[in-house]
Amino acid sequence: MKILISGFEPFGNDTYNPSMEVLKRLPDFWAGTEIKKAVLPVVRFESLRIMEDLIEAERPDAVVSLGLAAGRKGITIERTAVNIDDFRIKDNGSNQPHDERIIKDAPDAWFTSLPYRKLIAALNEKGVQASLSESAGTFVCNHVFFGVRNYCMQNHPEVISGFIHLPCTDEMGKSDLPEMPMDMIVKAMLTVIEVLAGTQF
Ligand code: PCA
Repeated sequence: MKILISGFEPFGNDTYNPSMEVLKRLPDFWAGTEIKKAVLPVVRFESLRIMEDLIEAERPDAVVSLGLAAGRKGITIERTAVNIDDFRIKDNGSNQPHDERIIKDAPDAWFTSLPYRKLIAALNEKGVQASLSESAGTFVCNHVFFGVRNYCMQNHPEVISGFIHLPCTDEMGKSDLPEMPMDMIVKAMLTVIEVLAGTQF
């Protein structure tokens, strides 16, 4: 089995993004699974194009995209991706669309195909705070979540994909916001891989 995991570069006023940092700490093989990692620019369409190219090049069985959701407590697994770009701030390519469909003729929304109940249970069992989130927002994380799910459904329906938001880590110096140690985020991602590796598709 092969899993493609993506993270994002820092964006906004931040110089650190735990979703990029955790990739550096993950092995290339875990639980009998090959792990491919991709760091994405926080730029609409460009990020998505990189993912589509990687899906074609690597033909993974599962795609898990990670991003930072500063302010959230614990790890959140996203249920729904919406076909809207409505950016609160500029992305790293200076784009700030409002109320624009990401893909013109695509459905309004897609659900994750990750086994989120299993993932949350396994994470909680390991002492990692994790819960289901009902909105990935309308910025670049949702853009990649939606675009990848839509691409897989149209081209490789057997590939499961979804999005996981990470909280701040203490390296970010945002002690007013909930934080999780990077070691715990690494442990969480290894657990996610174990669950996916043990899931029959
Ligand atoms: N978080 C942003 C985009 C990149 C990231 O790590 C988001 O939640 O949309």
